[in-house]
Amino acid sequence: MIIRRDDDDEIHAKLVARRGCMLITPMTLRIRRLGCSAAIVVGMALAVSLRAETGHDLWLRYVLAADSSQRESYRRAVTAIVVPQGSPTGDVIAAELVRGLRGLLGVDVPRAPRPRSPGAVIVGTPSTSPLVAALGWTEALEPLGVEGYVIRSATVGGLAATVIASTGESGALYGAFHFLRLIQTRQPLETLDIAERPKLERRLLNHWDNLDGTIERGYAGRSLWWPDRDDQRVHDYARASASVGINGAVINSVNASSRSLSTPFIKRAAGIAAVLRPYRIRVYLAANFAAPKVLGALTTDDPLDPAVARWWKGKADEIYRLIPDFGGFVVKANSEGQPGPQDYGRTHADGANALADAVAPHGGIVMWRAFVYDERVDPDRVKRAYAEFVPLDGRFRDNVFAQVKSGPLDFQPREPFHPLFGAMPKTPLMAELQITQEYMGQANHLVYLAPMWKEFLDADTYAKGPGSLVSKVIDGSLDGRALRPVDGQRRTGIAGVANTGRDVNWSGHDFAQANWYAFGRLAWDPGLSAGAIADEWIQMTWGYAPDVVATIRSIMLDSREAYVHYTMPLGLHHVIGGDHYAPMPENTDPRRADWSATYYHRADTSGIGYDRTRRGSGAVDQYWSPLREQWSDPATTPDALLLWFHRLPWDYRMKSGRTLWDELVASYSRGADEAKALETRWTTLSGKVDQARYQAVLAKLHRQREDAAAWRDKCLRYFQTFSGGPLPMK
Ligand code: GCW
Repeated sequence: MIIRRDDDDEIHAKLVARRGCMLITPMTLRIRRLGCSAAIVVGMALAVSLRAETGHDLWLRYVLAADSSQRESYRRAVTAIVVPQGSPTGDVIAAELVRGLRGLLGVDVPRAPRPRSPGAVIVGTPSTSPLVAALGWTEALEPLGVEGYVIRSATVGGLAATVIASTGESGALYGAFHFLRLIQTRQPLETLDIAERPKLERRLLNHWDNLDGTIERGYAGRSLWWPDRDDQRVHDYARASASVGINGAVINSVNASSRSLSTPFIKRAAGIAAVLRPYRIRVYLAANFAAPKVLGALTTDDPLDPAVARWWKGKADEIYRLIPDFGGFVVKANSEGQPGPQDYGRTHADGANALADAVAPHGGIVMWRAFVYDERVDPDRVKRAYAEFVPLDGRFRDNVFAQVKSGPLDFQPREPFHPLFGAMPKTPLMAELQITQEYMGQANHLVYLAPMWKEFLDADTYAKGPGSLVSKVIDGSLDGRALRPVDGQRRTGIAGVANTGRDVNWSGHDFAQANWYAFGRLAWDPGLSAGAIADEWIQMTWGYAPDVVATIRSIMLDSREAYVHYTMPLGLHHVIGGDHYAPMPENTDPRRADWSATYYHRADTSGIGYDRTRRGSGAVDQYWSPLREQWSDPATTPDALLLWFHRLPWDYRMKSGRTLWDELVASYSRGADEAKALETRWTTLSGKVDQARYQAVLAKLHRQREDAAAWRDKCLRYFQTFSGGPLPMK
């Protein structure tokens, strides 16, 4: 019998009154068998500390259903777990269901070979489970693919049951997590008829983890797996990621060390892959383009040199011997000092294809990043990737993705979508989002990123007329790219730069967990709304009281716009220091103009902003009509992107009737006020959520409020030296 963090005294007392108690702490989830009397004592002693949550359990806290009639109805609906024995994925499904149901229902639901009474939860595929096969659901299951599933209330052998079925074990796993989520979000289980399939095929986390354990742009402690790993932690990472459908992890930084492809590191990668495999998460590696020279002692890395091609093939063969389900390579080439094919006068396509040919026989892919901004290509940094990549459309092998950041600059709090979306119809584009909050307050500011990602996914590129959404470019439907004969799928994908580390709460800020969660949910279905995702996450992570949910929801949904207001009003971008945290509008980086705030805001006494119309850099012409026309005219450009596309005088009259200067003042001030309001709203939750996390979040919100005021004050003082306008503060 299990006693877990449990607000329900009645159940708690019943459990303690039985013999052979076990005690499970949410922090370690290590189960200790205790004599019953010892359990009571220890249970009492721990009662207080157990309430103090660490955030370690993420959205998989599995809190007991407090309403007794609801709890009883769940218990009637779930009396046994029937998952076929003998497969690692089957075992993790069963373990998760046992664990989840123990928490949610307060009882141990047994795993059984077949249903004996009403209420069995039967999970499997037609080939692993004779029970599922006998249902004859093949026609319904096949179109859902191996990752899709149905969850249905059914009658099996004359007994009421819930069936979670898929043609693949991955689908069974995702279906099991979905089923748990139904209870976690307190949904009824009586008449289920759910069918799901992911909209995108590759749903990846990109870990910018260095082999020494540090993480580039990581704000939550050291790497989960380099240079060594804690298997329990990696299991928990895999549980959380699989629960939202993530099916791949690039386990080293795109600023890749060649060593990551050396035999000892491949062996370590194989160890990580072994832990992740039952959760259906494949390992991918970031490759350094100079690896043939560095590791293979070749005299060149020229991708058209046969010796180089042979080296990559040999390396791929070696990797697949150790990691048979290896996903492939991501490559950052000729970008920010990384080596690449252009060092040999070759194109990005030549480079990508050399690696693609090496992994193709094994079913691997190459994700070739389009984060390139060679100064010689164009004076305007945001134009360079398009200029280099569009001419290569159609020249990449079938198993190559171009991996493109959401915006053309670099994960700013608001950017127009990257113009490559909609401009490379023959190439699958893998969207790269950033979950870690490099430019978004790092682990100190509460910024829920789903609204920003939705803005990107729902943006209309107009590539094929109205309705040509970025999400349709990514899911391949816009360009009607061929379906693969093997599985009738298109090559599609999305990657998120991860925010996980060894901090107890994984992400540094308790609310940064929501961004990991939301990324996975949107990767599964870009059509979900930011609010619906927030609601799920809040209930699973914080609680169910309507005022708690409503307050946290409003904080989350307002947070991104607040952050934009105090850091990049009216599209004024990159006014941040080299640490990518604090305001530094005066920054003129001696190393590169395009790392400087002054390069972007261009403020002087005549005005402010970057002219990207035809009078200026002409970046607007990288977008399809009617966007290029709309964004060429300040009157038809949304205020939110005004200074991204235009350079305007300080007395420019805004749609609001205010001058540009007054509007800037209003936005910075509003942002600072909104940050303050986030803190104030949070304080209404005192005593309504657990104290430890309440305090931790409060401290961060306090800092956010101070930082927001500092952004306002520093930026306005600086820009006022050019505008000469009035300041709101003393
Ligand atoms: O956002 C910038 C970051 C770099 C990063 C680079 C990239 C991994 O500041 O830290 O390097 O982008 O995406 O390659």
